[in-house]
Amino acid sequence: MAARRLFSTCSLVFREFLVSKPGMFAKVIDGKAIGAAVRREVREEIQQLVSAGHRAPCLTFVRVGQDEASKSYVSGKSKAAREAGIKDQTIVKDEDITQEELLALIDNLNKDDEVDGMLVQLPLPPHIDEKTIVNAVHPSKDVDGFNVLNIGRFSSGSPYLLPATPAGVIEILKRCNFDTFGRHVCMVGRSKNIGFPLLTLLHSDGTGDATVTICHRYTPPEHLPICTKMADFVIVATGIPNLITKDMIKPGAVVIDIGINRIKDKDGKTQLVGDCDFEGISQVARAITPVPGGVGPMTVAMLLQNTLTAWKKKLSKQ
Ligand code: BQF
Repeated sequence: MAARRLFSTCSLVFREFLVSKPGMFAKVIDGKAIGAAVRREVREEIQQLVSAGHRAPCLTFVRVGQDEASKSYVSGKSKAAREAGIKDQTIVKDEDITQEELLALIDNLNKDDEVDGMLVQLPLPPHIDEKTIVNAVHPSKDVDGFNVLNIGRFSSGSPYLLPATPAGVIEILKRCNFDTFGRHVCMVGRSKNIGFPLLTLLHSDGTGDATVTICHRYTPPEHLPICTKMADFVIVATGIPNLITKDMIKPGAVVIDIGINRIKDKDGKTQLVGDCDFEGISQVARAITPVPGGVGPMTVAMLLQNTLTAWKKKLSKQ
């Protein structure tokens, strides 16, 4: 329903997010601009409620160990939170923290009335079971949307706190006016935190209403292009650079690239690329998300929106 309801809004709203580039057939989807719009709306809503006398929302990050990517993700997300008017706190624990100690920390944060949302940055060290940890986060504070109760909610048609990356992709489609109703979507990748929630939302009654084909590591390589070529929307989250090429895309299809791969270019410099051959696909697709600047900024924006949702729910109960 949500996707169709947006058709009534002004057409100028979405054009600014689709950028033409010289020599390219496809429009580039400006995820950074869409994310900025979401973040601005979150900030304005928080400002209004704070002006009305409510205390500011508070988001707590828990980070374990010294993983460089995790450090930079958490610092980026906490900066975005502050800019939106969310109070943030980052708790850093040593690599050798036990699962019991981490569970005790989460339990304290669950009981802390000042904490509206929390997330434990993934991945965790191998001696800690990620499922046990994410399920220990109280569902009402689970702004990552990874708790099994929140997964059950959207899986059974009552979405509450959605995982941020899937929610970000749905938001891109909405704000660019790309309606998946009755269309064919090929989801390449079936991970617990991205592929699965996204394919679920995309076929759900009232959300995506699409026919969804799921391809994954056991899809025979010769079948993958057959599935992708049928699709009006190809959404890729595999972690394999250049998996999807121009010959696999139906002319005029929309391509959403969720991959974030660090590769060394020919000068030995580290470069960020997605799972799609961006240049090639740009010659045939109607629109494509870049990496960086596509889905990534939406993940951050939707985390802030989840924090707003969790905070408002708490305010309404007081
Ligand atoms: C961009 C993430 C894998 C594992 C854990 C902007 C982000 C990334 C890219 C970002 C991600 C990926 C995050 C861009 C958060 C997305 O401009 O393309 C922002 O900060 N992300 C995370 O917190 O944990 C991860 C990917």
